[in-house]
Amino acid sequence: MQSARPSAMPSAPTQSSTPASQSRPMKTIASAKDLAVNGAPPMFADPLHVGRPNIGDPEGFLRRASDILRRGWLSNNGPVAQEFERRIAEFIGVKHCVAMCNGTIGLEIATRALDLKGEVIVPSYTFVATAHALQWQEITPIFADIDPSTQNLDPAAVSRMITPKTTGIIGVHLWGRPAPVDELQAIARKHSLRLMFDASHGFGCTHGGTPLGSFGDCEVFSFHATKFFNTFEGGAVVTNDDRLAEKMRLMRNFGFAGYDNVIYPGTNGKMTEIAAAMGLTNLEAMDGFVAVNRSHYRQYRAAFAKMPGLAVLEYDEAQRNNFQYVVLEVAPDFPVSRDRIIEVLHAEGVLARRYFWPGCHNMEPYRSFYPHAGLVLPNTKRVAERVVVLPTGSAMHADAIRGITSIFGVLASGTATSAPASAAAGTAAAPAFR
Ligand code: T4K
Repeated sequence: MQSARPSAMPSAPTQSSTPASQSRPMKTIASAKDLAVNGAPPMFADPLHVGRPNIGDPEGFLRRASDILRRGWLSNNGPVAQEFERRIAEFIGVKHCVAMCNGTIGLEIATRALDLKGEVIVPSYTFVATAHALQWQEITPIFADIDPSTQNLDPAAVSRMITPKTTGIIGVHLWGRPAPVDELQAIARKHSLRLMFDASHGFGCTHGGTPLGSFGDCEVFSFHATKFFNTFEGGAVVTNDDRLAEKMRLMRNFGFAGYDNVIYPGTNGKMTEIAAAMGLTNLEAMDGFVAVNRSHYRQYRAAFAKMPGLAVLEYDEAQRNNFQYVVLEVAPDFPVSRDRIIEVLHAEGVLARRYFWPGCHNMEPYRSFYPHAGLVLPNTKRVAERVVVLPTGSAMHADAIRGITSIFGVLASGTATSAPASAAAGTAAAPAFR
């Protein structure tokens, strides 16, 4: 299925919330004594975040916003939300887009509309919302291990976790790289399970030339502020199933099937008009966002290719990618531990993250419910201990990336800093830069 492209495609995004001068490196690092953890000033005056929002043409957004105010129609399936749904469905090449107030509500509504109950198989190596959306409805998330080479669900591990109580599988397209779609479809078919995807990271990406959003019974996007494509807060469930789409529209709006006619115990999952306006604006700027992300990704990759023990997770460039995450894997024999790297970076004002450490199974309530889950998740543990997610997006530029990779150059030399990671590596220095 080939996707239709949004009609207007201006070039690069115009916005950077951190003024470029402040996100330029303020020092060069030649040796360990130049590191902030060793007493030198930080490299960046203002912290660099992994999730700075990409924002399209501000004037275009403000025009849409003032139309909304003039119209006096702010929510409840307004004209902008309807246009947004049409444009998203057209972009993905699916029959239905049901816009939501966020991705988590999208997951909850989709799982409910699919009648999932009992046990549902999910990866533990994902943002905790994937598991919470099930637990919130008293469906048991069963964590299956990942393939360490893809960081996505391992189909063999999924098969091993199926029991008579299993009703479905939620694959996650982690980092925008497709889950093993074909294998999961075969497993779901064989065991008569429902299959859906958490495509929160996958907007604008393809698998075998087909846009993510087209697979399984339905797929769920997040359009949160930190996502490559955002609607402030927002999400959508996309599907080719007419009945499912209708059911989700009902659930999204308290179960109203017309004035005064409630036919289902629904919730409130509606997308506001202002969120949809942001979405339409960003859709027009999306090619620019991708171009910037691609350039940053390639720059990081080229720099880390020269540093043994560090590798940037690769995107298949034969497919369409959004390149929204730069995911660095730190090998166990790299001279500095992953958690110490995070401390060093935070001290420099680089707020790299350890997504999705320590895995959902190590978070509550799952840790208490299933204290032994880790026994069947060795690859989840291994990968979660190695990953560092680095800043990218339209607020970043090449000089800042050169500065960041130069920090790693010193760490790779093995002369940097052997000071122990602070006791609370789990919260590594983050509050100081918030
Ligand atoms: N499934 C998956 C696989 C997901 O990744 C997510 C969300 C979901 C489901 C649920 O979708 P939503 O219900 O959120 O639509 C962030 C996001 O809040 C979350 O949406 C996202 N995944 C997750 C991967 O990242 P945190 O806890 O890292 O957020 P926070 O506040 O630390 O922000 C991240 C970085 O972005 C910081 O460095 C600050 C910066 N930032 C953040 C915001 C909100 C900005 O620069 N501007 C902003 O407006 O979860």
